[in-house]
Amino acid sequence: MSAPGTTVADRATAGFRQRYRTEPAGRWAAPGRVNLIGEHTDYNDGFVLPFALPLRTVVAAAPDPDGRWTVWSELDDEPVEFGAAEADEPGGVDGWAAYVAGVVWALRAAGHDVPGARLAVASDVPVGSGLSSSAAIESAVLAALVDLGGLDLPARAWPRLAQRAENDYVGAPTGIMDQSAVIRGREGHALFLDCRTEEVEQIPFDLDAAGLAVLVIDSRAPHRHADGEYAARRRSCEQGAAALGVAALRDVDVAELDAALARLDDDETRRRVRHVVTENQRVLDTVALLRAGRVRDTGPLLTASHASMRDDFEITVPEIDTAVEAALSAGAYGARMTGGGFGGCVLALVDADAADPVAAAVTEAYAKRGFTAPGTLTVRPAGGVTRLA
Ligand code: GAF
Repeated sequence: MSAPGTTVADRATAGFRQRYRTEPAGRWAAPGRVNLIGEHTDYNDGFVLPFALPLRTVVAAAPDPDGRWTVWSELDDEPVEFGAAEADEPGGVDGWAAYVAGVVWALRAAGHDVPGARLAVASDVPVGSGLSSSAAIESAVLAALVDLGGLDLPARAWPRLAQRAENDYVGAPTGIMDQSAVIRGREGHALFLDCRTEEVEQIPFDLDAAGLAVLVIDSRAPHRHADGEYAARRRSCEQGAAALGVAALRDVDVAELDAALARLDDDETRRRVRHVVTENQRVLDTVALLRAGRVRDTGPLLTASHASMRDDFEITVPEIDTAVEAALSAGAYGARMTGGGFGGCVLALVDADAADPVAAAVTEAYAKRGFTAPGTLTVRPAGGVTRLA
């Protein structure tokens, strides 16, 4: 569809011109993300350590004189148009455009005078791979509307607002991690986020200096019941916290974990709680190692996180476990699933010159098991949402 060498920003601009027969007022870009460690901890008021990816979603936009919203995406030839009535009613717009309408809804619900707009969306963030294509489109649209309308909304408030779009308009009960990574990510750094206070520390994560690479493996596993299972995990965590008499599982001290688990009367809740409490500690331990410049040594923590997701939280699938095992057998320092689970991507920490052989080993293990070939790419931490020149 696009000419070779065309960038995602070019595609958004070309789509805008073709659709609206005029020039966009600006272009806003937001990245996807991977999470280095800290899975299903965000909605437990815990800790996460994601970073923004060099893959981006770009929105070209201009004000709409009629005060309506029209959005076109390169993934869907038909533009979607809506007005205030549909935007003000969660469910009034569905499909991918709900992420756009959700942002309009969240801004209006917060009392902002949101300008009507024409938007064209192009993206290099693969949809459905667990790399936060939804947070990317929400955040790029949010940046565009804030700029076009001159809205008074400090950047610190953006992640919560984008999360509300997803929780309350789209109806996905996700936490604050993805929007935070996509909005607050910084090149060369992982984002250490306390999901209770929303305080962040930018942790230097210079893979090149360490001679390392992060290999991202797209499992190509179909998302099996991902939405229902995510909500079920969230409920289990809330039940566990209630049974332990704490506001959130963040409040369970890892040193007191055995005693806490002994107070729970069903094994499934016990395992869910154990994952969250130990995972929070693994984030803290990973941050401590990174602060000390010991990037390689984080490998075993990544692998332990995977085992916990597989055995205690039960959110992995055979393709994902195969990718992790094959990467480790081929010499990765650590490997784990990243994101919500039931498919999506695995990340592996490898020597820079081992990225290709590890990718080949995973591909071979997949072929042996008859799985659809995985996608692989190496990534570095990139910057968060921005207006393009
Ligand atoms: C998804 C959610 F959107 C995040 O909020 C987070 O809970 C993650 O799954 C699991 O860590 O990406």
